Amino acid sequence: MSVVGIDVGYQNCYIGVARSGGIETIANEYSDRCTPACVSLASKNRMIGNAAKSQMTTNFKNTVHGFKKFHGRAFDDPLVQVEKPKLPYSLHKLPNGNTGIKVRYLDEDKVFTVEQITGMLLTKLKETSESALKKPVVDCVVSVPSFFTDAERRSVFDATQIAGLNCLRLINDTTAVALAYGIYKQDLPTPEERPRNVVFVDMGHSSFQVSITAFNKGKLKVLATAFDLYLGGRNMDEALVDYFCEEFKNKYKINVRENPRALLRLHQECEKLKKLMSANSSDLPLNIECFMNDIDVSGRMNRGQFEDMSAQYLMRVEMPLKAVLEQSSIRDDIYAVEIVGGATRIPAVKERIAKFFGKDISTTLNADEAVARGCALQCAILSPAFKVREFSITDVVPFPITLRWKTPTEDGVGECEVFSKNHAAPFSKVITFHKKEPFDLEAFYSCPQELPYPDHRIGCFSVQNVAPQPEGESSKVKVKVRVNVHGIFSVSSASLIEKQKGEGEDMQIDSEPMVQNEGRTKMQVDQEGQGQGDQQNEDNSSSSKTYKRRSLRSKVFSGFQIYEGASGEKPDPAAGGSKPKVKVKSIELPIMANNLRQLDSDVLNDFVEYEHQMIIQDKLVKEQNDAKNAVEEYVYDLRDKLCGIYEKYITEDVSAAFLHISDEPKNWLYEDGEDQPKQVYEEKLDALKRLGQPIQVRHREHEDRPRAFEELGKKL
Ligand code: ATP
Ligand code: K
Ligand code: MG
Repeated sequence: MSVVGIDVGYQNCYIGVARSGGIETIANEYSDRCTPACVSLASKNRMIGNAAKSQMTTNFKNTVHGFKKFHGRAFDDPLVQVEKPKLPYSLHKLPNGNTGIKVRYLDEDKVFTVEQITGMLLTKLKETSESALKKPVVDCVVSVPSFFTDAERRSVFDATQIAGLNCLRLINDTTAVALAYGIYKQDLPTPEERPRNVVFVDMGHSSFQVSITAFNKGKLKVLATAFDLYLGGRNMDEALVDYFCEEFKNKYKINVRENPRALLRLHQECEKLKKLMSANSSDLPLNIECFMNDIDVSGRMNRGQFEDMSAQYLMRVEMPLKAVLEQSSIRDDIYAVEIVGGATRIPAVKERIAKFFGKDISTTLNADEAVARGCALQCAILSPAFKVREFSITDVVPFPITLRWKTPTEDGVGECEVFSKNHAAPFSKVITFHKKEPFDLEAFYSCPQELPYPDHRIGCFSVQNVAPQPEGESSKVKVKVRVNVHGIFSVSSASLIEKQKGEGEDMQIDSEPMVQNEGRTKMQVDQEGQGQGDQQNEDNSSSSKTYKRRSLRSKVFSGFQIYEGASGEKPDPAAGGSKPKVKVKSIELPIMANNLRQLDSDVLNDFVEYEHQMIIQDKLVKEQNDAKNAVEEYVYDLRDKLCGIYEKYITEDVSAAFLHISDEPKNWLYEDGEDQPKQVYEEKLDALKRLGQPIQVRHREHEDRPRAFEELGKKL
């Protein structure tokens, strides 16, 4: 079984794999560890990654990049509307309101969902992993920004499904980095000692993320996270692009913004210039030949100027740093500030971070690969096939979550915040309702104003088949809510507790802490640290079983370690053996989930199928191209040699005949043979070889003859 971790960046993707020697990042067929998050659609096939990036300026309308932020977003979402005019390709409103991407593919207009586009990218990353590992890759861990909300996470998860991956965890970028930092550290404080607090800062191309994580031997606990959704390297690129657009308007009287291709080229050159300025503070040139209207353009820039023009962005570095500190209530107990992400290489960004914390920043991690390495480590921990050091990871719920339901009281609603901000995650809680009929639970984020997403709804969960007790009383319904390993919220199961005849009223569960709500709906919260895989609770079919409380402390996390149990959790009375076991019958209730922006499962299945077809199509085109290239290569090689080393081995008239024949496929290649099935090229190659091989054989024989004589002479 493979162990793979994938960092899906806004601009750059990296793959980490676990091998017997440890974790390493792998290179693609271009010997590049970085695969651009870019997909290019064409009339016969798709190009993904590096091949797509090279199409960016030529086939710009059909080359999709910068799509990561569209996950789980409506077309009308303000973020999407802000991005839309900046894109060289078109967006399209899908029937369900989601963001679609409109391109020409196979000579047809096609609208892909962002899940499909990321699915394509993941297909490529999967193939790269497979060719490096030389075995099929299915299990993986994929990174997401820590600020991704429920809909965004579900959307990325769907993309992994489309690519045929089994995503064991969507892990937050900064948590992956923390794992890559901590797992090999030999000198972490023991669990009893004061933890070592480390700040992780990741500035990528599109966004800025910060976390504070506490480390003890064998575990990490994220204390808080903060972010700037719109702060990253691309802001700096845009500042440079703005500057040069203005300059070129004055200097050359050209409007770069009118020409998408020129604008893309300017973006690429500005990014290169930005990177150069990180290492060099002197004046640097920017030259682009044949830029627009046959004009060559040039300009200059130095670091000082660059910092001035990006001042508005540099200013924003401090805010998330401040926010994360405030939340974590750690003042100066910071052991280290570790920075990753390409844009933290900008000296001014580094300075701001160092200045804020009043200490030197550490760059002990590989800025580009730390996320992917952390993902691979998490995959190794979760994979039963791989042995790794025990390490427990506790992440946080970034935005508080509230449940709401109808009650028969005056105001008609009951409400309870089930997960507070920075609550440990993954985590499950059991909530008990007293109901006589089916009911709906609406989940939403409690604080819309702090949410980096315009809709605070998560979803509606309908608990079905609820009926009163035979005497007409309310039934006790236990509902399990959780934030799972991907950071996705769900009402994962519900069961109706039927008292068995002869059993008394006093169930143990009644003695548990109770969150009393206004109105008649009694609700109690029973907390559970979550550990088990996802599957166990997903079966909502009606069945009955003997209900027994399980002790949390015996739960095995990731097949390696015992979960410590959540704070506030009570010891299991049944395990104590002092009380008699109470037998109740628990009937599983079906739950209908209706999540915000969720793809229908049959739509998702269609996407899986369609991705499969596109993979086959790409493979066919590749084989066809390879076969065609083989013919081309053979023809050119032979023709060259016919006038050279093979000259002596054919008579002039045969040579003429051959040149004539070999001319034919050459022209044929660019005319009738331009686009033929693989077999046609293979047959052509065979025909050519039948002509060419006798000549080659004669040549070889002649070359070998003197040596054969020599050998013979030696023997004699
Ligand atoms: P995100 O994390 O936002 O999804 P990403 O993971 O794709 O994006 P990274 O690969 O971490 O982003 O960083 C890419 C950014 O870093 C780009 O803006 C790139 O120009 C910038 N960058 C890379 N190297 C340097 C450098 N030496 N100096 C300045 N900027 C750099
Ligand atoms: K990245
Ligand atoms: Mg990143």
